[in-house]
Amino acid sequence: MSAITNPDQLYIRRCFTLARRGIGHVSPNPPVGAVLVYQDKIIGEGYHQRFGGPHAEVEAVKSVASEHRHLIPASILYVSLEPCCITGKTPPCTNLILAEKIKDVRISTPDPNPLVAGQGIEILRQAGVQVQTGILEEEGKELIRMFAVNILLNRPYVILKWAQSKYGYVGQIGKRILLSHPHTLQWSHRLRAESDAIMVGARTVQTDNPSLTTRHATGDSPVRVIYDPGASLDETYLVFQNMGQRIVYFSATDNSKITAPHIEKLIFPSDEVHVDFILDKLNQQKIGILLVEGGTYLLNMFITEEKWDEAWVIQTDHSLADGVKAPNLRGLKIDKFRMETDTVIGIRQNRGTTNRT
Ligand code: AOF
Ligand code: ZN
Repeated sequence: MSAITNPDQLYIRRCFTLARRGIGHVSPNPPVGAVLVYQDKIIGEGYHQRFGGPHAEVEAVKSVASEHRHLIPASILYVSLEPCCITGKTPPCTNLILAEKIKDVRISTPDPNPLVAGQGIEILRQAGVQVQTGILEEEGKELIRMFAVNILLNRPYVILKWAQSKYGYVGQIGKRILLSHPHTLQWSHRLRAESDAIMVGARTVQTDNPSLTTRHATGDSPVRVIYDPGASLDETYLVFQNMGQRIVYFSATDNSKITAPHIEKLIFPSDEVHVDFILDKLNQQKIGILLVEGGTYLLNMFITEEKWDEAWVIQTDHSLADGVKAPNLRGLKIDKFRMETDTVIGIRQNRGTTNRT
């Protein structure tokens, strides 16, 4: 992390910290944090806590103690995202800012939502509010990268994840092989908890019989999505167990073995690319973040269609030297860390951003 060089950055960083508390609960909305600062003292702070709930600015204003409320018009409002100017599930934050007579608003990044996109800033400026934007903008954009994909590409943000052996194999057909270290399992369950849905293919269901829960991390278990083009699975597998979360099942023909009412069955139209159909349907269901866990066939489908945004490869020291080859992925290396005997590598889709390694 770079050194803090001025108070604006300090307060915007506080906004980021607050915003992160919403991750796992706000998607497909962006995580957003806000602080109200009066003469270098924070008098209020808040964040967008859940999808459909009040925005960060509302929470920040609400948090101000009654004896400090009269200070609000003389305070600076810091927000990690441009305040909205639209009536969505909640009223426009620009109205709140004007009603509270706040005259100084400092922002990290504009809202990529085309319905806002600079217009929130413009409305405030027109009303005489001083607005500064671009404070730690790269970090601000990074925080809302999933939302940006959702709103601009009309599809979930796709995260691929797999573990591979020392020699680049993910497993053997029909045989369950555990490659990663148990501590890495905890890390990957956190990744699940921060996703809205998690997807696997039929062969993975048959081989591993995963339950796709987040039992090794706190947080909500995601929606389970199963890709079974050949309509080969039956309901006895753990992924189909009714544990309160939605289950979405994709196949090319109707599967008469799947009849439970808690499983939503969707059939591919013959002329549609499977990945596009899947992403379209999940987008309609407000799935903002989709974690694709395998197998290789499914992962490669997303890679071939270039419909992925981020990937996490768990490079283990397992000596498996034959079987199913791991996908081959090109992108920007954004992270690399060691967990016991595993090395976890983070990769981003190369969309012309700067941090090439
Ligand atoms: C903000 N502060 O904390 C968030 C914003 O349906 P709604 O009312 O929740 O509005 C969703 C839109 O508001 C979302 O698409 C994005 O443009 C913006 N999110 N804006 O001022 C916040 N979460
Ligand atoms: Zn808002």
